[in-house]
Amino acid sequence: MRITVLSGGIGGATFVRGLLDEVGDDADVTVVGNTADDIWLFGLKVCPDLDTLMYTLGGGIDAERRWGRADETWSVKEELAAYGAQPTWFGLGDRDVATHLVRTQMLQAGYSLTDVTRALCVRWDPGVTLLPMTDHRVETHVVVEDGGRRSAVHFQEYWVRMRASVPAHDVVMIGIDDAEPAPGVLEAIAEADVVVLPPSNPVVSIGPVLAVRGIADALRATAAPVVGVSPIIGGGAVRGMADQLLTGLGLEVSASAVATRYGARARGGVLDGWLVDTSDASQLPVVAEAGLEGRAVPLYMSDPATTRTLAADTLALAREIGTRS
Ligand code: FO1
Repeated sequence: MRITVLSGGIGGATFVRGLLDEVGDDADVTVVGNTADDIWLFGLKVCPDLDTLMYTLGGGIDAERRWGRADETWSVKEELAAYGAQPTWFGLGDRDVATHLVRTQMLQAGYSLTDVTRALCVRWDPGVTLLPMTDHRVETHVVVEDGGRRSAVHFQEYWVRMRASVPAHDVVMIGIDDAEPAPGVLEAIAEADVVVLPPSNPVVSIGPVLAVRGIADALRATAAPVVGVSPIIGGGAVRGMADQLLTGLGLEVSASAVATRYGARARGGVLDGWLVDTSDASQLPVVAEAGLEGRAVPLYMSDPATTRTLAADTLALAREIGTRS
């Protein structure tokens, strides 16, 4: 069985970990990772979502932070701060810096981000084919208002320095118009038996992937059922900070609103099915009205067992949809 997952960072990586536990060797999993969070810092190319996926699935992730490396030290960060080098709000760990050095060296030697990601995964062996959504540079910037003045800040500054503490008035993906899908991405969607949109942020994680030319169309055209998992439980984002991104853009912070935003394939959207948490079962009629096959199951990925069950529930819904069409 071939499964293709379009993923952001932490939520998507956690879901894929459970998916691999569930399918074992019975499936080939391809993960198309968001690269619009990427940032150039101190001359290094940092790819947070690709690295979170690679470290989480490869066993190197820091379990408490859920980004960056376990057993990390911060000498480079401290030395940079001692020089007064800006920014100081983004934590580059010493072990993590090696990843960015290898990536930057390969990019400057002319390799593509796809080549770089493949090379880094030789060491980490994540158990999936990890593809960037595009090899082109795309960066999400968030338009915020500060004292009546609007300005655009890099997503990482909004997320890490500002802790998403102010509403986002707009989200702009710099470079998205020139971005082509990375090699293998469209094929991974077209040839999949199941496509999954895991509980990643619909605006800044899955949104950029769907905005790459050809990817949303590939979802609409694939013979595979496309099933999404709500990143919202109750009235809030599971990891807290995404709410400001959604409300700032006029999006209701609810499981059904996110489903409606993705839309049903039968109506020009990208989804067939949508999983909401049991606590949001009352929203299933709205999900059905949007033309989607909805199910209410436990969504909170509190440990490997519940995450594996969520993955199983996702595949079960895909199978039900697949046999129907
Ligand atoms: N998140 C933070 O909240 N603080 C940080 O200092 C930070 C550094 C960092 C470095 C490398 C990396 O791959 C991720 C990092 N993150 C940090 C997480 C990152 O901002 C988010 O994981 C994604 O960009 C959002 O999905």
